[in-house]
Amino acid sequence: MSTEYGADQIQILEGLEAVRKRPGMYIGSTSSRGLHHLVYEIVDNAVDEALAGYCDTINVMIHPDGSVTVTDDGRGIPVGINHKAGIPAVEVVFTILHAGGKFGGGGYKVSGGLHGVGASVVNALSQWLEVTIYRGGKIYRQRYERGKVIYKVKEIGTCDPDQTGTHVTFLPDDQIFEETVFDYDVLRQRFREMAFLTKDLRINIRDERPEEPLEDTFHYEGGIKEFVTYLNKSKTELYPEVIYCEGEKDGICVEVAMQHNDSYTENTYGFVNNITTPEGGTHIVGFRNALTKTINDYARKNRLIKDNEANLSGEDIREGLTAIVSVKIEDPQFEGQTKQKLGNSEARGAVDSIVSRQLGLFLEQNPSVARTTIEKSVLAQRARDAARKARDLTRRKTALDGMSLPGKLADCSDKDPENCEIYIVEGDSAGGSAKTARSRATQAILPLRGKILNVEKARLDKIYANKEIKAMITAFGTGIHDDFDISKLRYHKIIIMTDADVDGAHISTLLLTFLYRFMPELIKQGYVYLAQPPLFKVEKNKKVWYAYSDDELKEILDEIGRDDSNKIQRYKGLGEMDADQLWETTMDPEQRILLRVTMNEEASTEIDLTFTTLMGDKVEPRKIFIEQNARFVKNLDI
Ligand code: 28F
Repeated sequence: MSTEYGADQIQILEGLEAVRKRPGMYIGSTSSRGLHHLVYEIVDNAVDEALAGYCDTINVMIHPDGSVTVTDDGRGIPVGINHKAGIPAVEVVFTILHAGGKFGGGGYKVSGGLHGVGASVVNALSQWLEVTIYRGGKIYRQRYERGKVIYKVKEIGTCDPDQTGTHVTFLPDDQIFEETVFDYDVLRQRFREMAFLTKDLRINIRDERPEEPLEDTFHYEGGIKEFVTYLNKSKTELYPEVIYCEGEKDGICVEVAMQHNDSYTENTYGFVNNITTPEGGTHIVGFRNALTKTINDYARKNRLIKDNEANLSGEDIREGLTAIVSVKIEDPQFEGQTKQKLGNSEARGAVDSIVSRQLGLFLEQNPSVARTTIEKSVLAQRARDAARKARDLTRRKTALDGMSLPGKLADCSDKDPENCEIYIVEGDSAGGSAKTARSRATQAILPLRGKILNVEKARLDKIYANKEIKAMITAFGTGIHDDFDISKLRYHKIIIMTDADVDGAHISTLLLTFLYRFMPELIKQGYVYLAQPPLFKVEKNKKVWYAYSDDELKEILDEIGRDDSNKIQRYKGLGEMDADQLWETTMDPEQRILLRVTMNEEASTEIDLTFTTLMGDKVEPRKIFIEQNARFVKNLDI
C-alpha cells in the first residue's frame, strides 16, 4: 500500500516536472500571454462551477506582491479521499495533470479552459499556490511550491455551513515566465467578455497594486443580448431589438444574439465553451447558412425580392451585422493553424436549425425589422456589384501596366523585403522632408494627401476607388481580401509617421483601421509600426537634445539646468523639422524609437470596439477613447 502510494507520488511529480520543462506545450507560451492564461485557467474552473449552477460571484484580485487571488462561492472543491488516487480530491485537482471534471465525465457537462489543462498546470508554474476551501462548516487549506505539496490538506477553522466556496492564491514563477507583471486592462477585458457569456454571473476584479486600487464589476443579466448592445453602443442601430435565439440540440447548447447597425462591416464573434474562435468554424458556418436562407425565404415570400431577381448573398445580408454565436459542447474539437476553429460537424446542424426556426418566427412577428434588414441588404448588393466592376477595372489596368507602383512612392533600391521599410507619411511637406532624409537603399516613402478615408463609414465601392488606399495596396504588394498573400509583402516594416498631436493620432488610427479591417495579418504578424517623432527640442550652447515626452523634457532640464540660455522648441508637426533633424530623431534605425502595433487577440471584441468607437459617429464615446489612446500599441521596439 505504502509503496504504491510512493509510486503514485513519483508519477505526479514527473507529470508536473514535464509542465515546468515544456510550459509552452501547456499554456501556449511563457510570454505575457501565457502569464495571463494562468489566471484564465483558475477563473475557468470557477466559471465551470457557475455553469453547473452552484456559484454566482467570482472575485479576482491582483496583490502588490504580484500574486493573484481568485475566489468563488461554489460548493468548494471536495476534500475527501479520492479512492483511485488515494489522496484528497483537492490535491488531485492541483497535482495531477488533466485532473478535475473536465475529463471522464466528472459531473460537469461542458467546460472551458485552454486545452482543458487546468489547475495543476497553474500550480506547476507558480512559485507557490495556496487553496482554501469553505465546505461543510469547515475551512481547509493546502499549500504547494512549484507544484510540490508543502503540507497535507489541513483544517484551519470553522465557518457558517452556508458559506461555501474555493479561494486560490498563486504567485507566477519568475524562473518560468519572461514577464510576471499582470496587466489589469488585459484581465478586465477578458472578464468582461466572460461575464457577458455567462448570464447572471458576477465577476469583480480589483488591482491592489496602485496606491488607489482599481476596481470593476461585470454582471450582465441580459447575457449575450447585452453583449451585442455593448458592441453596438458607439454605432447607430438599424432597429431597436436585439434578435435572440436559444436552444439545445444533440446535447449542444446554442445561444445567438444579433443586431444590424448602419455601418458596413460585419462583426460576428464565435465562442465555444466561452472561448473565442477567431478562426470561426462549424458553429459560424451554421449561423451564416441559417441567416442567409431565412432572410431570403422571408424576402421571397413577402415579395421583397421578385421572382426574376437573384437571391441576396450572405455577405450582403451581414453588412453592418453585430452577432455573438455561443455554443456549449461536451467534446469540442479545435482545428486550424492556431487551434482556434471549431471542427465538430454536429455544431453546424444544431446552430442552423435553432437559428432558422427562431429567426423565421421573429421575422414573422417583427415585419418592420425584416423590411429594414432586407432593404439594407439590397443596397449592399448594388454597392458590391459596383465595387466588383471597379475592382475588375483596376485589376485589368494593373495587369496591363505590369503592376505599376504608385507615382508618388519613392521606393527603396533594396529588393529584399526583410531589409525594407515603408514610411506612410501624412502630407506633402513632411513627405518631402522624409524623402530627403531617408536612407535610399532600404527606406521607401509614401506620402498621403488629404484626409484618409474612414473605412468604417464607407462602402466597398468607395473604398476601392480611393486613391490613397489604392496607393497603399499596390505599394505593399500583398493584394487584398481573397487575393491577399502575405508572402508578396514588399516591406517587412510598415511605419506610420504622423504629427505628434491629436490630429496625427487621428490619422494614425484611420490608417490602422484600414490595415486592421483589410489586412489584419500585417498587424497580427507584427509588420506594422508607429514612428515616434520628438515633442521638444532643447538647445543650449550649440548642443541639442530631443524629448519624446513631457517627463523626458523635465529630465533633460533637470540635468542641464533651467535658464534663459536654453531655447526650448515645441514641435507642432513633422513639417517643422528639416531633413537632418527628421532623420536623426525619427528615421535613423540606429537611434529612432518605433512602437510595434500589437493586439490582444484574446479580447478581439474589444479591439473592434476600440476602432469603431473611434471611427463611429457618436461623439461622446470617441472623446473618451482619445483620452485613453495608445491602448493596443504597447510594445516598444528599438
Ligand atoms: C477559484 C477557483 O476551482 N472552483 C471549483 C469546484 C467544485 C467541485 C469540484 C471544483 C470532483 C471530484 C474532482 C464540489 N462538489 N475555483 C475553483 N469548484 N471542483 S473547482 O469538483 C472537482 C471534482 O474530483 C465540486 C461536488 N462536486 C464537485
